[in-house]
Amino acid sequence: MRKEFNVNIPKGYFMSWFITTQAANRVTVTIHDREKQYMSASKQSTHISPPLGSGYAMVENDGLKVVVEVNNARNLLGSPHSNDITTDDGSVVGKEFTLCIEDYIDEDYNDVAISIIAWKSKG
Ligand SMILES: [Ca+2]
Repeated sequence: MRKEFNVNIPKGYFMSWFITTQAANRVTVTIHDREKQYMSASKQSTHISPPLGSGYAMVENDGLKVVVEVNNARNLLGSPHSNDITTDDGSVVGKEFTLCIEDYIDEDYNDVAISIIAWKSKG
């Protein structure tokens, strides 16, 4: 089963990601935009360690997406959360994206967990 999610992080932002799985099925997670793939990794283990992936990149184009593929999944449930990262006076300086997925029937929503944080300014 395969599902695509739109990520509200514009080009020019500097993003980092951290992805864990705890699934009996083989999980593949890909992050890409209209032109560039930033990561794609697979894992099949019920142990959370090591993480499926972590990394960072400058977002180079529009249309950032996360693609989750789980072999033999019963479900691919879960909805992404997106928020702004703000300064103490409310100015937006970044974006965050979180997605927790259920691929079976036990509804713990810990089978795939994806966190992306991105800042307007790299440093
Ligand atoms: Ca589960």
